[in-house]
Amino acid sequence: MFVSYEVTSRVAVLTIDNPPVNALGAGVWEAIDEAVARSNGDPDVDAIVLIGAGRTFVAGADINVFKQLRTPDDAMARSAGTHAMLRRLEDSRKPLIAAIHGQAFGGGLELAIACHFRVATTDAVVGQPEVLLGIIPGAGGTQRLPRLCGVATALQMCTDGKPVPATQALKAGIVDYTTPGDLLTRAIGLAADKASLGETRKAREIAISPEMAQAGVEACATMRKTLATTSRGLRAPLAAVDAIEGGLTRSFDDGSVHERQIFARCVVSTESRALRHLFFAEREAAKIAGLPAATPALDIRRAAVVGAGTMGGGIAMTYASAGIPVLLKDVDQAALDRGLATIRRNYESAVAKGRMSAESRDRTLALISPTTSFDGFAEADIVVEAVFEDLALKKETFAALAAVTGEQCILASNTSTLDIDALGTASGRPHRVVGHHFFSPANVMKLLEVVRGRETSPSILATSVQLGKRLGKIPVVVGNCFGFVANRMLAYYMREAGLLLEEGASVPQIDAAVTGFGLPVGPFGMQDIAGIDVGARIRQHLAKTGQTRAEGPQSAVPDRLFEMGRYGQKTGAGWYRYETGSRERIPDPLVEDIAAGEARKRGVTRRTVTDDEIVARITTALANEGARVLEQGFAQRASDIDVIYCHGFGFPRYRGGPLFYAQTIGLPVVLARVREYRARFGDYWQPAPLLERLVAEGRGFYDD
Ligand code: T1G
Repeated sequence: MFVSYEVTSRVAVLTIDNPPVNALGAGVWEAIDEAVARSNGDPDVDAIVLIGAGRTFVAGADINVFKQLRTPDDAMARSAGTHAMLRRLEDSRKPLIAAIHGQAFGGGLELAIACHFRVATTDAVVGQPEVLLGIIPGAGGTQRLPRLCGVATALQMCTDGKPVPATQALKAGIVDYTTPGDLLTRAIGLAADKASLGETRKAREIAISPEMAQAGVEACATMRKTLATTSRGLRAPLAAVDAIEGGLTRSFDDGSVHERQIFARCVVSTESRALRHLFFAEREAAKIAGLPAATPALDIRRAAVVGAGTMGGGIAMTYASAGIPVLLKDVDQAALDRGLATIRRNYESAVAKGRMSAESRDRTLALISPTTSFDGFAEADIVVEAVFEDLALKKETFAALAAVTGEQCILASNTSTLDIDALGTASGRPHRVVGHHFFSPANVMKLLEVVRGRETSPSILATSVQLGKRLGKIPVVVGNCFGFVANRMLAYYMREAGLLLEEGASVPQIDAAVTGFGLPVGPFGMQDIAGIDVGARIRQHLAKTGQTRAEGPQSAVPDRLFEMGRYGQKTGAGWYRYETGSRERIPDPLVEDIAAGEARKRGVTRRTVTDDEIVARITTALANEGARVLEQGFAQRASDIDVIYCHGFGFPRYRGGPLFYAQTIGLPVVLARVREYRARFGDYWQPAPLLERLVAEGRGFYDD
């Protein structure tokens, strides 16, 4: 039963109960409708309270339902019922109070604003996060919300999708009352008061004056300008503006139809399918296949980080920002001072940007204890090693850590490529060793690759995932192969970028094609940030054993740049040149000359390369290698790879990730491209057996 019915002091209490978040799925809307109708017909009832069971009011419509909507007509048919039901609620003869705790998101807020009055706990939040799913509010939110809180606030909420604290929503007129105490008691009291006054209120009847409409239209124009630079290729925010604007010059009913039409177009779009895919993929990523949900996770109260360089410093910040005291060790005081100076600078800039208060900066900084010794490591629950990317040095470090830490301490490595099992062996306690691969800058990037070693124990894995969330990261468990998932696939991306450069494309052209596709930075701009030396040293390490990071020819241009000391931003030149103190990328013809030279050495005839070919080669390389990673079991599921690329490299969310994108253009197309490239460039373009099998069976990456 989705809605329970109980009468207290002549107030009907309707409790929505659809765990875990009371999503408005099939039968839930209808159950609410029936319960309100029953209340209005109940002679023992003077007023009605709608409340959510469990941890929240209502987190929105059930997102799973949207999968069934294949055409805009399907969506129009479905939303007609919802709008009619909300109108019936609003027409309730008896005062109808929404009692909000936890979240009132999406359809949950639209349900609440169709009620006559709203009371919320002071720690509740409301919001219209639909744009984060590539849709717009589709249950009257773009029509009722502006009437309650004004156009500007409604525009902000419906275009950024961010939660709004109840205290702020109170000021904005979205909720009418807040309570720090017992919500239900407060709501019943309010309902009885309204009944005694015979007071109801319909948001849809709040008039929009010509002045308000005029100001609203101007606010929409301003928002469109803002979105032109901030929406990063997302279409839904602009669609939300259209729906709100449409309601300013139409009647409520016509504005609602207009909203439904826009919603219907959005919900069947690839953008929305991609963003909904990622919504569930991010939640699925936290589940470890084969590990019982009840696997005990250890309590992490104290941490330590070895290596105060760029990554080590960022990791220490991440722990401190999560409130966990952390030791930060480096070999000598000078290195430590450099690391601490960077940390302080980062916190200063956060304070300057208003992202944290000076008090919180000081409190957080106080949690970081710099040291050049292992004193205090015996009390640490986890140590994260972030020293230079050199296997011998890391093995040495793990052996040393095993001697200075407690038996229960977790030994994690921030290596981005090296063998976790080798570090496990070096420590003598492989069951407590795991990879925690952060992405640069570690205090900003959300992705955490949790690398499972052959003997990493279940509770260390469970702890790593739980800790990852606590650190504000998206933890994804991956297998132990060279480069794990993120960097292993990246090697193919970079291979193609280098070869395309030698074939005739230019550095700025390739980067522009990739950013045009939706990534925040192209391959060469990214390498200039991360450092050309990092990749060069990994190649040198591999070359010792005759290996390369990806099959096939590799452009030698990055090695030439490395030999010239052009490491990127940090040396003022790399793939681009940089003026002192500036991060602006200045194309450098010298690099093009080097590429032409290397092409000649490899006997490559240079030609005109189109942007489409650049995007096709790079995305095909990612998808093909992703399929190989999946079939070899280094990723638990295809959607994990999408989560890794969207959070690790900024792969555009509205494309769903490299495998989702491949599926969008069609796996047969991707396979045909691999085969075409094999014929044109060489056998190193081997189709992944999984890709061939899925195409042969007409299946996709996400089919069970
Ligand atoms: N539909 C279906 N499942 C949902 C869901 C939803 N709206 N929200 C959460 N879940 C599942 C989730 O997949 C997970 O499942 C479990 O609930 C717990 O979620 C008509 C069209 C509310 C802040 O976008 O933001 O309304 O993994 O792990 O961290 O205009 O969930 O356990 O199997 O995220 O505590 C708009 C989406 C919908 C809000 C709680 N609403 N949800 O976070 O738990 S569109 C949203 C959230 C709409 C109307 C439109 C968060 C949360 P499982 P969780 P959490």
